[in-house]
Amino acid sequence: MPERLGPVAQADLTAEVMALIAAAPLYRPVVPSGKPMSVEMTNLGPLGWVTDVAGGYRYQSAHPATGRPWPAIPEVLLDLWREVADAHTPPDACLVNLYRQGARMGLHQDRDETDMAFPVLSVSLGDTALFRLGGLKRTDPTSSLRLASGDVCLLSGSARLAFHGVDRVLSGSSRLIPGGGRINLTLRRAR
Ligand SMILES: O=C(O)CCC(=O)C(=O)O
Ligand SMILES: [Mn+2]
Repeated sequence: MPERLGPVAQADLTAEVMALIAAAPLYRPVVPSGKPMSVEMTNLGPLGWVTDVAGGYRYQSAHPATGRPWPAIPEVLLDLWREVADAHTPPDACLVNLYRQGARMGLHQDRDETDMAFPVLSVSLGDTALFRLGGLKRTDPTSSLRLASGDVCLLSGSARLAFHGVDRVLSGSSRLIPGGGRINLTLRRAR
């Protein structure tokens, strides 16, 4: 959904998320193999997606560094989910990904959620990403698409478990994010 959020909505949402990041600081997660991710993360909502060597990929209700509950998901994102993802059941997790210069995300499936019938909805803010979308098998052919600021991406139906990743972010393509880069907000129903 190209530019589902207009410039004013993007700026308002960015300001709201930056304020929430002050309460739930970004950190660099470590994948189970011990490698730190290049993306910085935090979460909003009842549950947050986390990873570390000791516990692996999972959802939990507290920030791993502060031990505090995650801040609430902004109302505008709950409204968006209601409109385009599920009219009756709200998301219980919002992952905040910050891509500073050089950050990327390898090809993966989102499969840490209990009920895969709920879609995955994500909002892009700031610099444009070169997003890679494949099929249900890692070896399926993939295509590259651009996710620009304000774009909304819905992985639903047969695409819910599609492999996807971020090859790179076009540094300096937007001035929205303080300090530069891209924020991706991913809404999910984890449980
Ligand atoms: O940054 C993106 O557009 C995708 C993020 C993603 O796939 C994830 O966090 O699982
Ligand atoms: Mn994903």
